[in-house]
Amino acid sequence: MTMNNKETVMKKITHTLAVAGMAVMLSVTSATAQSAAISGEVKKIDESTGKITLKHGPAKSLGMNEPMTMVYRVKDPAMLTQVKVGDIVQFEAEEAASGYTVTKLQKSK
Ligand SMILES: [Cu+2]
Repeated sequence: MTMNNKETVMKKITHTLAVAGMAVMLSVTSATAQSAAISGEVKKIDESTGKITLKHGPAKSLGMNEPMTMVYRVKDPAMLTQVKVGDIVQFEAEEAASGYTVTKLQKSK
């Protein structure tokens, strides 16, 4: 009787710890995914079409394993007014149906 109760308590504690561990792992994973900033250089800005050409290094989060220069759409056209050609920037992008889209863009300090 006493043994059984102890076992039940132990199982509950183990289960609680396992769940807590999972929660921590999940939050770490999502934090990593969100902070996948890529370094790049602004090569061209086209405000009329809402596009920016960025030269950047490998971006594993986007499946780009080689450095490259490519055209991105921007999520918000206002992003294009915050940088200029030649600026070194940090950006985040996602693959959308319309093409690769920059979701965050900021000039490197
Ligand atoms: Cu690219």
